[in-house]
Amino acid sequence: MTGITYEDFLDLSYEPDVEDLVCEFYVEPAADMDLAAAGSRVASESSNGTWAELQVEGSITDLSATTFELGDDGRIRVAYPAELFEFGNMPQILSCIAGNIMGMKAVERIRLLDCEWPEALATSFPGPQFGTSVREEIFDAGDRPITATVPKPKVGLSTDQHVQVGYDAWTGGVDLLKDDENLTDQSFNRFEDRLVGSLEARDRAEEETGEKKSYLINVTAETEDMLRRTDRVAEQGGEYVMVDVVTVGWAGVQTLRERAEEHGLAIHAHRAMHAAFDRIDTHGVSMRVLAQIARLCGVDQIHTGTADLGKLENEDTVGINEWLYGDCHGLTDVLPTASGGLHPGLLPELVDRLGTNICVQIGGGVHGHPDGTHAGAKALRQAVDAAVEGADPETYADDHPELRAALDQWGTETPR
Ligand code: CAP
Ligand code: MG
Repeated sequence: MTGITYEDFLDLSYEPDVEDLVCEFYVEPAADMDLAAAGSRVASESSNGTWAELQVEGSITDLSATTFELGDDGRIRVAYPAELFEFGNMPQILSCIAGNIMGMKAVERIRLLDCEWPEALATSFPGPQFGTSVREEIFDAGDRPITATVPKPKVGLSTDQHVQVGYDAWTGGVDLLKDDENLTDQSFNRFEDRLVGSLEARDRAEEETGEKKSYLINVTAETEDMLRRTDRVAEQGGEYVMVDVVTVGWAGVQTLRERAEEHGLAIHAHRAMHAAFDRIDTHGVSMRVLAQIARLCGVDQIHTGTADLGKLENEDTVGINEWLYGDCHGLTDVLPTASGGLHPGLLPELVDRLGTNICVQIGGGVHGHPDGTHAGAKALRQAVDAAVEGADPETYADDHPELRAALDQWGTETPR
């Protein structure tokens, strides 16, 4: 038997094994503690230790995590042995690396900043089915961003009104109609009617424009309901489902991913509630880690912010997008979605900062257009085309009245 204490979880000479999951944390130790002491407690409480000395069989320490790096800036790195985890079970992994440690008195603040996912653990998850290839495979968009719009007001429209807004936006040049994160199956706009009505309007819009159109319908609900709704989307000829990944929870996302693959449906991830985890940059779980988890669990598109151009606080949109595009042991990439307070006047700067391999969602900036949704959609498409051509939007607007009206109304200002 071996006695293990907090101190056994700190080893600055430890070299992580290739199969270890390495996590980087920012830690503010409690007043009466230094970073080493706090670091040992982070590794212990997030693997298999506790506050009291335990007498254990030697092999049990094989499951113990190790804090092996202490940075001057409060950053620490912790290595977790693969055996600690149930492969393919994201809730179990998070209960380790983002569980009780978030509430320990030994730290004033603790934030899970980043994870280095080892191959065996990462590939125990399916990853996305399509990722950025949706731009080509579904929309034939060439080198332009795909566009989406959420009918506004976000909830309260009847199904008929919702469908009409979709038709007007699609025929104005938008690729995707998108439900808002809090629109599901409320009495004023039932899921089933909205699904059938919107896809019928999509077909008419495709007919009229000759372009491929699609619909991000929100299936967020209790898991069985969510699966039933997903089946209905497939039966009705949809290509996508949308889900609020944080509020549904990663178990729900994993279950949805399996069903989506059975139907060949792409998954659009909304991140409502993410800011409860990532807004305070000294505590919680970073959006970078949430995006990593979403990729492993298999979403094809996810909101990652507007590189600070829009109405919402963003955490490192460019860095997160790079990770979503980058290699992760062969897992498919993810298409980042820029959304939140955008309007046509912000497109040139947005494309400058984020490139064109993105989805751009604009709600208020389309439906708030002085001439309504159809004109707003045309202005968005014109702004995208101008940005891709590298044309000056003001000059481009001379021949495009819808864009002209949008620029006159909103200029290039960030709304607040
Ligand atoms: C945007 C939006 C999106 C946010 C989500 C909204 O509407 O529909 O939910 O962009 O934030 O409800 O605010 P507008 P994020 O286009 O009218 O602003 O993309 O940062 O996750
Ligand atoms: Mg929304």
